[in-house]
Amino acid sequence: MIEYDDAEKRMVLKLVYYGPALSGKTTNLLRLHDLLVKEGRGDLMVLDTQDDRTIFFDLLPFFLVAPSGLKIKVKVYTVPGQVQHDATRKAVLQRADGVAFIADSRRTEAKNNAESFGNLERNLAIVGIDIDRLPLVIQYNKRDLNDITAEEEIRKVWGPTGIPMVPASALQGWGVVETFRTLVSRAYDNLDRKHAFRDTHGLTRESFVDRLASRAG
Ligand SMILES: Nc1nc2c(ncn2[C@@H]2O[C@H](COP(=O)(O)OP(=O)(O)OP(=O)(O)O)[C@@H](O)[C@H]2O)c(=O)[nH]1
Ligand SMILES: [Mg+2]
Repeated sequence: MIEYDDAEKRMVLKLVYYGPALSGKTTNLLRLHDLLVKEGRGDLMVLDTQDDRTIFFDLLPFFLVAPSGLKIKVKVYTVPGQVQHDATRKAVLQRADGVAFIADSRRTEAKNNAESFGNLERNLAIVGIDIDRLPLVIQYNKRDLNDITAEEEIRKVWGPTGIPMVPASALQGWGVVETFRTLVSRAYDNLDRKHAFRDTHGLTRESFVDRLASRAG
């Protein structure tokens, strides 16, 4: 549900990092802020934390102008993963144009991942977003730790869904940019279908992804 104002030639795109408590959503945003080129990127807002746990949300905004003059703002949010903050999660999820689900790779967290994904499905239904049409990417974070679920096992579970899966260690800074690029690329396809991004606005998928998510030199 892209906010689109044709007269003003403005568009706001909302991407959300979702997942169980402590899976590394905030860390992903911190890393994106460090790793991506500064051009077109706003300041990272990490809000209202309590012992480093998100209790409201974090936000990293990006700005770009298409060759047509269309101004595009991309807002990347994290939700608070702790179970009790469900109302906030729902509010952040409203009108989302894409979701990165950040799972915790540790075997002990499998149940929390599944519960959080179930929570995402329920909340998407509540806010009126069809999960089958939503650009979605799954990140298995914390691959640097021991006792993690094998990648083969993860692919067996997620492969049949067609949702792309990216292994990562946000702590070490790998898999993070790839997750974001995958999400942005999927979101582009939706935008292009609805707003003729390429034909009307002269914006190709490659340039959209590169302008939002190129690594700093
Ligand atoms: N070992 C390891 N630790 C990580 C990784 N990513 C995040 N962490 C750690 O996990 C803890 C939680 O990270 P956050 O990014 O705050 O998690 P969150 O998903 O935002 O948590 P909530 O805001 O409570 O939902 C922190 O201590 C991070 O340093 C990783 O890839 N590997
Ligand atoms: Mg957080």
